[in-house]
Formats: sequence, C-alpha cells, structure tokens
Amino acid sequence: MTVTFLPDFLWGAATASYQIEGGAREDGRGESIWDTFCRAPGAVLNGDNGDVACNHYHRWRDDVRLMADLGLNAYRFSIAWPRILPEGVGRVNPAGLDFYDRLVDALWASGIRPFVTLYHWDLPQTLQDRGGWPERESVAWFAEYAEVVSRRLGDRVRDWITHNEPWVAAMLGYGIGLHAPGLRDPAAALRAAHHLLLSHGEAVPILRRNSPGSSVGITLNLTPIHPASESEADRAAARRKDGFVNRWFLDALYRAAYPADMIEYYHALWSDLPDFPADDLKRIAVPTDFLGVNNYTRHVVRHDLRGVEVQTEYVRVEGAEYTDTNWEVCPAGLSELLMRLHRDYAPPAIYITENGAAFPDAPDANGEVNDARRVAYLRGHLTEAHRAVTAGVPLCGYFVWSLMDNFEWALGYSKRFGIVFVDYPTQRRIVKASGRWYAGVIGAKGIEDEQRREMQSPG
Ligand code: IFM
Repeated sequence: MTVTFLPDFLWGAATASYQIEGGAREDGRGESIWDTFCRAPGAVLNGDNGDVACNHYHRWRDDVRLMADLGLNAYRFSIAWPRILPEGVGRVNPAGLDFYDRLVDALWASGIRPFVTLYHWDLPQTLQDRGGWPERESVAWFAEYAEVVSRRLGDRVRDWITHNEPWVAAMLGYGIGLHAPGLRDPAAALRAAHHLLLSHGEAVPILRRNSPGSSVGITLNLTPIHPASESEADRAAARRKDGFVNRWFLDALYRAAYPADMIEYYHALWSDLPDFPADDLKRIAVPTDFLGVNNYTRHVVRHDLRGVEVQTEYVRVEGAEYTDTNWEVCPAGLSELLMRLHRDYAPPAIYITENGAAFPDAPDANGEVNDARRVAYLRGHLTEAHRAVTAGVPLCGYFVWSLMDNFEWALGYSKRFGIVFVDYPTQRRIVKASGRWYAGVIGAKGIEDEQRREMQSPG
C-alpha cells in the first residue's frame, strides 16, 4: 500500500532538555529535581544521570545539521526551566535564554519549525523545596516562567506545548516515586496533576499575548486500554484505568470537569482528596489550538485488588511483539486512539508529538545500525496514523521519539529510542536504518509501496 500525507504535514522528531542537553552545571543553570533524584542511591539504573547526556548543549549546531540532513521540517524540544530561572522564579539567567534563542534561529535557518515544550519534567529543585507541584503556588511559578520564555522567543516560536505528559509528572513523580522527586503519596499526585493542568490554563493566555498568532496546546500520554476478558470485573478495571490515565486529563481539558466515576472512586480511596473548584476547571478548559498525543502502545488490563494503579494489573498478550521497555507493539491502537479523540473530544488539530520504540541497537561490523524492528514499528504506526486521517481526524504532524538515543529517566541510558544512535563515550552520532527510512518517507511525503520500490530498484 502507498500512503501519502498532505504536503503541509509536519515531519518531526522530538527530544527533551534533561534527556539530551548535558551541560548541567554550565552558564548559570540551576539544579532540577532530576539532578537531585539521580543522586539518590538506586533511583536510576546504573546510577546514570543527565550531567552530560548527549552533550547537545555543546553539539546543538551539529544536531541541527543532522536534522536538516534527515529532511525534518519540525523539531520538538523542551526548555530547561532551571537554565532560565535558576531559582525557579525571580532572577532570570540571560545565558539560558540565549541558548534557546540561538537554537530557534538555527532551526528556522535550516527550514525546521521549532515546537517548544515548556515543561518536560525538570522542575527547579528550589521549587520542589517549596513543595513542588502539589502546592497551589506552583501555578504562579509556571506562569512566571511561561512569561519569561515567551517574551524572549514569542516572536519566532509559532508552536507552544505547555506541558509534556502531566500524568507521568504527577503519578510517577509524586504518586509511586519512580520519577523525580520520588515521592509516594497518591493524594499529593492528584493535587500535582490538578496544578499542572491549572498552570497550563494560566499559561495559554500568556503565550497568546507574548506570541501573537502562534498555536498553543498541551501534550498528553494517551493509551487505549482494553480489558483482558469480557468479565464485568475486567471491563470495569479497563474503564477505571482509562479514567485514571486518559479521561482524567481529557475531560478536564475538553469538558471542564473531572470524570464523575473517578472522583467517586478516588474519594472512596483517600479521605484527604482535595476539592477541585469548578472555577479551576473552567480555567483548565481554556480553548487551545491542538492536542499533542504521545502514544507508544496499548494496555491490556485485568481487575486486581493488589494492582498498584487503580486496582488493575497489566496482562501480557500471548504471541504479541514487545519492545525493550516491555511495551506491546500495537499499531492499530494508534488509529483507534486518534479516532476516539476526534469523536469524543474533537480537538481542532492533533499532532502525534511522540511515537517510537526502544530496541537494543548496536553498530554492526561495518559501523551501521540496522534497526529493522524500529523500521517496522514506525511503518506500522504511520500507516495507522494515515488510516485515521482518512477517517477524518485532523492530524497535522508526526514527531518520532526520539531524534537520538538519550537518557531514559529511571532506566538511564539502557534504552535506545533514537533514529540516530549515540555512542556515549565518543558522542558520535550514527544515523540508524530507521533514520534513513524516515528520511525517505519525508522525501516521499508518505510510505511508498515497498514491493513496488523493490521491483523498480536495479538488481
Ligand atoms: O523518554 C520518554 C519521554 O521523555 C516522554 N514520553 C515517553 C518517552 C519514552 O519513555
């Protein structure tokens, strides 16, 4: 099958500040919660940290050239809050702003549209010391940060993402302690989630004022949830999990209300559940221009009273392919998700802001990285994305996660998601087979029929 996207479709790759930049103590950058978390014994696999990462802080010019060589017309990256405001609020660090200023200019000069995420999890440590996201004050801290960044970059950045995956930041960071700041307090996690959403609502008008005519949205991690069986208990478990991960955020953003079934469920679990004022919800549901969708897999769940997350347990699917992070490869889940978002929430535009897979890649004897499984994964997902477009979903772009291998949070450098291989000791970049394949897709504005291409190719 040949699958063609519209000519103005955005073909991008995504990264995040703490995962690639390094330069952790340079040019006045303050500490983030991830710097602290990485020092906690046992928190991150192999004791890895983001001090150097992909050294993008120094190699960014080469990295922009690499993106141009791949033919990308968009690049999603995040800004490190502690580079801009080392103490989180108050004193601005001009060198931090200069770094992103130069990056934005270099991207445009190469014909690459910068998609800027304001928050991809590196909260300044000083703000965590004041309680972090569970504190209502965090909304004002984020608004100040959004103001400073958009005043400087707002004339050139046309696309803003307020937050990346607030579910992960709140639930893994404050609920189960798997991510920074490593707290285990589910009620605090819900407060954090609420403030992340509210801070989004506060930031949208700031970005619109300082960056007139730009598009503003938020990125959520969204996953289709399927019951492991048709039993009533498993179907209820799937609905609960869907409420926990997907509807809690989508309903707040698009319906100005948290789902009633989940409010009831949480109240039964925790007596200290805060009230969520209706006025907050109205502010959260401020109209936006697009929804960013991060999707990697689907989840199959069954009811389990001991389950860590809302009394559910993940079930492994017999015969299915799994990636290196143990996520099922399920391309059909992506079209299912996109069509559901369009039907139930109707965002004016959707971008797939992350999609990709970790596999244990290594250069072969010729120094090439033949990641055939990633090529198959991307081909499958792009084909499903196209199916959704055909069904009327306003999908405007696709960002592969990730441009290059990087720091995979609690899993350190053990998982490789890049379409470009990073040899960490030398910092050499090697474009993987998937990177070359993706460049071909971008050039052709879609996926060409492989058999036809093989028949046409000489020999
Ligand atoms: O690496 C992360 C990214 O920071 C957020 N979304 C999921 C990716 C893969 O786990």
